[in-house]
Amino acid sequence: MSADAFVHPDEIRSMFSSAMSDMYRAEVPQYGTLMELVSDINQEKLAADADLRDGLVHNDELDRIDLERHGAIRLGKPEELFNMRRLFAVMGMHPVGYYDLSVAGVPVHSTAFRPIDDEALRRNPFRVFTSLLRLELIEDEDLRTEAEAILANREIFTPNALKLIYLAEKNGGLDRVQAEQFVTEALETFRWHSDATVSLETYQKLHDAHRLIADVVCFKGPHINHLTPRTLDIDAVQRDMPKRGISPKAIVEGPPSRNCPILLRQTSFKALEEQVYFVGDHPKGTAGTHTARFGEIEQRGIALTAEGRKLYDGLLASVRHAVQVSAGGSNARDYETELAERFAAFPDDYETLRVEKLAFFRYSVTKAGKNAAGNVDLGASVNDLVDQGYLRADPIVYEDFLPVSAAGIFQSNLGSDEQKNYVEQSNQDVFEKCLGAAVADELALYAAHQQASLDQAFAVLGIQKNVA
Ligand code: OOG
Ligand code: NI
Repeated sequence: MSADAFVHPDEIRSMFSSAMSDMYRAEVPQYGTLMELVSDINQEKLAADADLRDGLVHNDELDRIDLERHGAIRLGKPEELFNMRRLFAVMGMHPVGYYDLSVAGVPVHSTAFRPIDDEALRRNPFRVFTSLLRLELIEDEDLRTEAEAILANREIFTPNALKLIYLAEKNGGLDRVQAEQFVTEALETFRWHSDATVSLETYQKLHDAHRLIADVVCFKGPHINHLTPRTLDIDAVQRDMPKRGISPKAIVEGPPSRNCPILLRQTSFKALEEQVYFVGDHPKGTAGTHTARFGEIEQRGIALTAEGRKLYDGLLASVRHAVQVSAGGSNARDYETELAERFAAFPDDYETLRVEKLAFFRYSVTKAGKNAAGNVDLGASVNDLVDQGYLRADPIVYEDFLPVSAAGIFQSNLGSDEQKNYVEQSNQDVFEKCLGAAVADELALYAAHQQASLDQAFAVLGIQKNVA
């Protein structure tokens, strides 16, 4: 079959992300309400802020805003992670980054499946934060063996999904009919199932070890636990959520509100206590409840270099050290004040972020630059070229996640400040073995984007250079 007959992976991703959004809206009605709120606020923000709109247009980001969302799933065994990588590869999503959440008291480690190249991100940046349960962190040996046995018995992919993944790998793609079947079959893995696979007693034992363990082990598959739209103004959404009957967690995770947004700001709300049936004497099972699914929103800003990230991590750690926020949010105000004050040390204009190499930028040649092409001083530095008005620099958006924020989101939705002190070390090697591949290094990806934009700009200007 010729490559032309294949549906592009970017298109399969769009089909899948839209099918997932429809399914989640039907399962969790509050998600629909949230989507409307986010869309209203994004429209208002774009109408009020012409610079923001121009920047998004220039970066080809405006069209992707409404499509943009991430989801999260939690897997139970290595083979599930291995096949999940293969499933996402069919839609052009690849593992980026390694996140160790055990340091934050959550017994998982994770990666983000997402598109990598510029063009694919522009078309649809759908991402899925994917965690693998670390059963070795269950202390009770009998319980660990029981959990392993339960997981050994489940198959989270439909036979047809596995067959289509195999075909895509073998043939190099899927045709239209196969792609549509693939989306339908793949969606099954992410669906909510109200029938638990275990008795109430087993559920409770696992739940006592850690709520998250029960969430992963006791069900037929890794139900999608949230789907997060991107807002252009998270403070406005946080403020307006209660007006639409949604109550957010106390604080927004990540950096404070700034003129130049950096990295990622996120907030979430508890969505559902769901009715479930445990395996029992009654034909329908024993009725009970389980809380797993929630809502979240996020605002994305510029990607930081290693140096910028170090500054961010240090400032955030100092804030968290100074103020501990309880799940009830009793001292949320102190936290916000502290956050704003300490982050005053983080430069808040793009020019400084760029010149001090704290963040990544995409360079392009201006009109003046095009006019000057061929006559540009060959010794000029990138900064000179920007100063002369020949190059412009636009922020590269952060496409990844933040472990401290993720831990805060996990915890607020576990319904308590539940934290365990796991002694186990972070273990990227083991994770990558389960995955069957190495995860990409996100910093290297941003650096490569920046460099590629410079190479292209230099070619247009008619100079050869190799400095960032
Ligand atoms: C994932 C939590 C992490 C984020 O946006 O940081 C996450 C989970 O609860 O499974 O989605
Ligand atoms: Ni999330």
